[in-house]
Amino acid sequence: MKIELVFATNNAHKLGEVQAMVGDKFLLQSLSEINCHEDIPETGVTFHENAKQKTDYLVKNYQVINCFGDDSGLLIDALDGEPGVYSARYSGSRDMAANINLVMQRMAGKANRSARFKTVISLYLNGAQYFFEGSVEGTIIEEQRGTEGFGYDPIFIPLGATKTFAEMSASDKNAISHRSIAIGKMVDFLKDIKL
Ligand code: ITT
Repeated sequence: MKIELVFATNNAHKLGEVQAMVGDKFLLQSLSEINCHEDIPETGVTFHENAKQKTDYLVKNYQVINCFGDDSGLLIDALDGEPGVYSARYSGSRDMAANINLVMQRMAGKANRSARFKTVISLYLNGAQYFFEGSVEGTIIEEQRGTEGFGYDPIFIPLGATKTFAEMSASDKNAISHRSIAIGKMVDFLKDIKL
C-alpha cells in the first residue's frame, strides 16, 4: 500500500523533485488537492521554525494528519549566511531574476565564494513531529549558467562538480542535493512505519 502524505509546498518544481525522490511507494498530495490555495505564512527566523509553521498550518486548519513541508535556502559565507531564510524574497519580492541579481551585486569582488544550500523538513505523522536535515556545500559563480532547476540553481556549483545545478539534469541534481539528503532521511525513517 502507498504511503499518503500531503506535501506543504506551493512550489511546483519542488513537488516534482520530491515526487521523483520518494518513488512510487509514496503518494504525495499537493496543497491544491486538499483545497488549500493560500500562501502559508513563513514568519520564522530559522529553517526549522518555517518548516514547522508550514506543517502546523495544515494540521490546524485542514485537519491533515500525515504531512510534511520543507524550508530551504542558500547560505553564503561572505554575506554572513544571507539570503538564508529570506531566500524566496531576498530582493523584497519573489522575482528570482531580481533575487539572483541582488546576490550577484553583493558578491561582486568577494574572494570567498563558499556557500551551501540547506533543507529542513518537518514531518507530522499521527500527531508526532519529526525533523530531517540536508545540506550541500558549493561555490557561487560570477555569472549565471543553465536553465534547469529553479531558484538560485544557475549560480551554484556543488563541491566536486563543474556544472551549476541549473546545468545538471534533474536526476543529477537530485542525486546530490540538500533536499534529496533530507528526503532520503525521511524515506528511510518511514520505511518501517505502518500507517
Ligand atoms: P514553498 O515554501 O511553498 O515550499 P518556496 O519556493 O517558498 O516554496 P522555500 O521557502 O523552501 O520554498 O525556499 C526558499 C527559496 O530558496 C526558494 O524560493 C528558492 O529561491 C531557494 N531554493 C530552495 N531550494 C532550492 C534549490 O534546490 N535550488 C535553488 N534554489 C533553491
